Amino acid sequence: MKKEFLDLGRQPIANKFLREDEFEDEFFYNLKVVFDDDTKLVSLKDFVKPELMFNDDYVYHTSLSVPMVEHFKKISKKLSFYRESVGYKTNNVLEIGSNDGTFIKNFDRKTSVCVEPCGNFSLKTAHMGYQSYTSFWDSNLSEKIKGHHGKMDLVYAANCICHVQDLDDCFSAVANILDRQGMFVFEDPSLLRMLERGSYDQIYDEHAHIFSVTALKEILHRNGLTLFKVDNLSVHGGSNRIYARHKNIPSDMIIENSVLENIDNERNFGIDNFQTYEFFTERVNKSKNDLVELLSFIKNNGKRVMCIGATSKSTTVFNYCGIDTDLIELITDTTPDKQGLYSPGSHIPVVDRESVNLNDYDYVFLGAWNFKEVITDKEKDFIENGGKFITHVPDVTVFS
Ligand code: JHZ
Repeated sequence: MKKEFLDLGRQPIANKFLREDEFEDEFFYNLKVVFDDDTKLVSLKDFVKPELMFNDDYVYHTSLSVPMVEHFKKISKKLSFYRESVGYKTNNVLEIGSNDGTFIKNFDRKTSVCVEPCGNFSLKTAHMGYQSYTSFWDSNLSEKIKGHHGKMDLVYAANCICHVQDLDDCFSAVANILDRQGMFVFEDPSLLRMLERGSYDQIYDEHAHIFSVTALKEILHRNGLTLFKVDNLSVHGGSNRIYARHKNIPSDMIIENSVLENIDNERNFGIDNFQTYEFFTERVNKSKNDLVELLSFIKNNGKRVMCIGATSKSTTVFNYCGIDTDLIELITDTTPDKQGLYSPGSHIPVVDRESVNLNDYDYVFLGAWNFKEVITDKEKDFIENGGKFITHVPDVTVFS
């Protein structure tokens, strides 16, 4: 049975940055979150139509994030090395949700296939020389790709599987195309980290589910796959990389200790207990009150606040807390496709960092709190000139 535990209110499409003439017709939905007592899966109560989120206007470019480019380079090497160490080659590679090709570019063009519903990105990987399918991942596509390219040694997906609404279809489609000795590896934000850090802004339209290892183990299993290894990652505010393979076949890939360790940690935290989610909701309410109180206090004292990072996460925060240009004057973001537009729902202008003198502001809110070190390092001058940062993770705090 699914039980609702959190209502984050009326929300827009998290990555749909707007022109002024689009304000009036902006799409909104109610963002509510449920816990499934049977599977222990945390999901949105109502899913948003995928085409509204993932289309040719999608603005999140993985390649524009230097730490993420490094991250994908490292994992590409690590995966090939890992497969070699257990005696297998990595010839055919399929990436689901290949974005602008940041991961796949580390693999051979001739034997790698990209799946990406956002046409702007699949065009890009096609230009890079990869077989690219502009489509959502499902069983039909799996069958089609298997027919054209054969079975895959490695199926990889980063920050994508948690976007898929029908997980049974998604996983059985992977099982269908995965070679007998193949490996399915995917990484997404971790539910445990979200609960520990109070980072409720991991919840937005695209994240149909926030995964625990506990829930994934069961859902993979009922679709013919065995989870055999987990890496805990610091990226995106705390993620898990999940490794799975076909179940019921003899394999040299043993089930590593990391699987049980993660499940134990989750159980000890109370991830399978509804009360944990009720406590989380209290924490989220407090975070909202603290942030609005702080920003209002700053404003009433005649001080100015701007934000760095026009993230999907900040869409949740601004709309849940009712923050608009009254409390945060503008946002800077390094993504050219977001610049010159307005943030979803809250309609705060997004501009290029170069066009802003940070010293005109007293406080910077960290919309991209997951890049706290990178940003505070870049903005040392601001701190030296008396500027202060605000973050809401793990608690609402001012620091310099
Ligand atoms: P970042 C995206 O979420 C969307 P977002 C997606 N749905 C998903 O699942 C997660 O990623 C994983 C900017 N920036 O990575 C660049 C600066 O301006 O936290 C980005 O627009 N200055 C696929 O949007 C944004 O911040 C900087 O110095 O929450 C960061 O977005 C740095 C470092 C970043 O993901």
